[in-house]
Amino acid sequence: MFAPRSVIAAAMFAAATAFAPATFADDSHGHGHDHGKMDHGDKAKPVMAGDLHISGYWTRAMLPGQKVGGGYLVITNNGSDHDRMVAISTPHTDRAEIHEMKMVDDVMKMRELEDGLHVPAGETVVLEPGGYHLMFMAVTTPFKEGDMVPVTLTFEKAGDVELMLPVMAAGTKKMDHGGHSH
Ligand SMILES: [Cu+2]
Repeated sequence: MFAPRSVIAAAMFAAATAFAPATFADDSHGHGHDHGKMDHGDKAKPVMAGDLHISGYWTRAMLPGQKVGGGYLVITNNGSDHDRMVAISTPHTDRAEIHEMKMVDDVMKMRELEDGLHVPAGETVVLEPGGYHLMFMAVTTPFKEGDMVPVTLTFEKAGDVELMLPVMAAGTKKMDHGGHSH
């Protein structure tokens, strides 16, 4: 289920068998995952959850030693009822929160939305760098570009929504929809 862990497990298995007899080493081939080239645009397929339409979700690679990461997505509420993201979770940390970043007196301030993130009926809410975001703190294994980070969003009405956030390059400011170079 969780790709990053299986990749790590596969790498450890490969390392462990590196000095084993050739027959064992041969056995380690053939059942691995073929990741090929990551196409993040394809990975982040829109997800429907009740009246909510969720798209453009991604996170960013963390530098070595970095312990915090952000998650970004777009939520559209096509229903006639107000909804609210009340919690998030990920196996990477038990300290995942919903945050807001904004300029206060020329200083960027970040705070947890203790009341959750409101998604009014008929509106679209964007989580992006410099604004609302998912916040992953005390992450022990930094996200690596090309990995997928599982996250569960919990909404008051739409319930739990599971996403696999593709990890984009460190420093990415926006999801690249157009295929322009960096
Ligand atoms: Cu934050």
